[in-house]
Amino acid sequence: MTKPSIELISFNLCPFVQRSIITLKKKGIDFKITYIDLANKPEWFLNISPLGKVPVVRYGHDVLFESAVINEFLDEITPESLMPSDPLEKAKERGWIEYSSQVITSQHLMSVSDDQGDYQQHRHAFIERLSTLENIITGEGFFNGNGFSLIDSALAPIFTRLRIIEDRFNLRLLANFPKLAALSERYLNLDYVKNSVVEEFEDIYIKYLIDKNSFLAH
Ligand SMILES: N[C@@H](CCC(=O)N[C@@H](CS)C(=O)NCC(=O)O)C(=O)O
Repeated sequence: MTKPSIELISFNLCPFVQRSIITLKKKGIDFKITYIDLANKPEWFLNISPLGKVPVVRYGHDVLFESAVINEFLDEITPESLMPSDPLEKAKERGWIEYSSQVITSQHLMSVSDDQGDYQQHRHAFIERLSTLENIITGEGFFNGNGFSLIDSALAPIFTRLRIIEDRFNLRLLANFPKLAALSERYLNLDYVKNSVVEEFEDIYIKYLIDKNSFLAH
């Protein structure tokens, strides 16, 4: 029986889409990518996406949504699982994947805030969340202290954006977090993380922040 085809419906700046691309590339899965404009969602997309959000995966005739669910599915249909097999460890990992979604949200709110007060408030929330991560990681290997797993797919997009923000706006948001700084370095050196965004990502991201009149970018 031929395997169903995989199509990832995408938006070029979305960190949640990036999570799925990391997993697809890490696991060597063939897929097609279709970009849509979220400011002008096509009718066919609204018909298949219950929440109107990307990522969505078309798996043959089936449709999957929610990045954490998509990633677990992709992991389960391919060998060499990126999730712990022990139910307790797996539950813990799912908790941190959910947590990382909140970190992504804090980072987004900080980056697009268009006044100083909002920026300071969201920056504080973002730093607090990073601090929680700093306190639970070991400083060895990836998030779990050893090999790359789905929590790493979920977290790495934060560091792709953080590196750009730090470099372009001369910030040192990881200055007090040596273990996270080392983890970021490890992520950003991986081919499947480097290649999980479009080639011109940095310019598109900066333009997006400027167009949003972001305090950070001005
Ligand atoms: N919980 C979702 C979040 C996905 C999400 O927020 N996607 C954003 C783009 S990064 C989106 O599609 N937003 C469109 C909208 O809200 O209208 C997931 O993990 O997949």
